[in-house]
Amino acid sequence: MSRLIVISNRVSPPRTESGAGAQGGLAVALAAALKEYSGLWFGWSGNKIEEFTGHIDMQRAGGVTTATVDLEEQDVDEYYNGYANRTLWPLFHYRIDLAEYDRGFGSGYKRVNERFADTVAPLIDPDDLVWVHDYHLIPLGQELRARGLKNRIGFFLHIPWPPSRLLVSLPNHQELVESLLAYDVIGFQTEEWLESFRHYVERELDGRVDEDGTVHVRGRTVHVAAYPIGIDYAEFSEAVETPVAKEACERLRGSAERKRVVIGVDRLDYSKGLAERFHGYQRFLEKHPEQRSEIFLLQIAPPSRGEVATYEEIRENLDELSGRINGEFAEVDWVPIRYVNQGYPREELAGFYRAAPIALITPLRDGMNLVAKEYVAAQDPEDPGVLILSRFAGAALQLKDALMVNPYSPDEISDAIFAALAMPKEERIRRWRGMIESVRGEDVVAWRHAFVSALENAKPAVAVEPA
Ligand code: ADQ
Repeated sequence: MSRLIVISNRVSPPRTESGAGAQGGLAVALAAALKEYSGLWFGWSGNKIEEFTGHIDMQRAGGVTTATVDLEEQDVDEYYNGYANRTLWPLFHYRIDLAEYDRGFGSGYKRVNERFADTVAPLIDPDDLVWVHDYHLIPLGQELRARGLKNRIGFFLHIPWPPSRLLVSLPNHQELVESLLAYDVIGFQTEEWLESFRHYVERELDGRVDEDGTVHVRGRTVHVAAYPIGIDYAEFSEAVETPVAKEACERLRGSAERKRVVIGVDRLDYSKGLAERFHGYQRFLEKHPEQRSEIFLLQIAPPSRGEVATYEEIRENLDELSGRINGEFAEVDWVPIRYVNQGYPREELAGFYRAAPIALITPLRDGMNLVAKEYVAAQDPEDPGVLILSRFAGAALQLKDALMVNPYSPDEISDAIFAALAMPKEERIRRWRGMIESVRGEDVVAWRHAFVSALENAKPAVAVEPA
């Protein structure tokens, strides 16, 4: 049987054999795939060094073999903080106002992809399956082909694919997209992102995409499809039953003193719509003063990408906004927003979800959004909470029974909170049943199987000559 080689920017194998650590479902699911295929997980160690050496640190952790390399400071600045997080991330989340185009970022991105290819290529055997992840590594497939690899190589994009009209604002966009044609399978989270990709292929590359997802561009064929990622349902539904989760649930309920908790959990990122969410919540407080002291918003948002200035700004902005709303509405015995900037172990998080009768998950744009699915999985089937979800999250295409909102509209958010508070139990149960079916059935294991079998079934690639 072929081995599976997973390549992603960062490598995070589960810390224990059972896989039940503080990490997310993605790490657990990839680790399970690597065990099944006795494979290897390659990526950046997270460390910075003076000069790139290509030294590979091989480790065995949680039953998985990992191979990591250190990167130079300049690599990290230009490739990771630069092109990945200051150019592609904002652009692919439709924030062209925040996207920075800097030649140095572009060359750093290319250099690190070449360095990854140089380092990992010798570790790959001819019949291995190779699975590359996310926007940090779009050109990696092409770099591997340039080094003679004829393996089946797949790529999965975890974030949205932007509309062509936005994408063309990226200098050298065509070069970037054409590099994707070196893969055999390209996976997107949803049909919507796939649709935008198809549009680009037809309009900008003069290619064709068949009904069955075969892309034809200048003699090259690639299979494209939507593979919506899910959570590790089995792991998460166990997590919510653990003593740690139960204690976390009781702790939050106890501190809530019969007030109902509205929960939000997000990385601190502008794509998650936190300021807009606070404004929507503020609108609710203004419109429904009689219900003010019946609820509070618990927003858990650990900082991320601290080296990028925009993230510093959004953090300051949210500190100020939450402070202002609390200052304006708080009473001696009630604070409207509990704003917490830290991460929690998964079991505790599961307990918090269970304690909250309402979740407010309102990204402005999100490839999928696993928090929404985790919230659904953590609910008591006899008395489930209500999910308020942004229509712009990839997850909205599956969780159709959520209360759907436009996250830019404070009135819609306010109305949804009002409706959630008043929703009868029968309706909550009916909506939850609709959602749990998808969360359980379309879980991360199903996602991985679908992608890996598409890759196994792909016709072996013809090596493409580098341009
Ligand atoms: P993210 O943008 O990171 O992922 P998301 O899908 O919501 O967004 O996943 C976040 C994960 O981090 C969840 O598992 C959540 O539990 C965890 N998390 C968030 N805040 C936490 C906290 N305070 N403490 C502990 N854990 C916390 C990217 C894309 C998404 C896509 C995923 C997977 O942006 O659209 O769904 O990859 O493909």
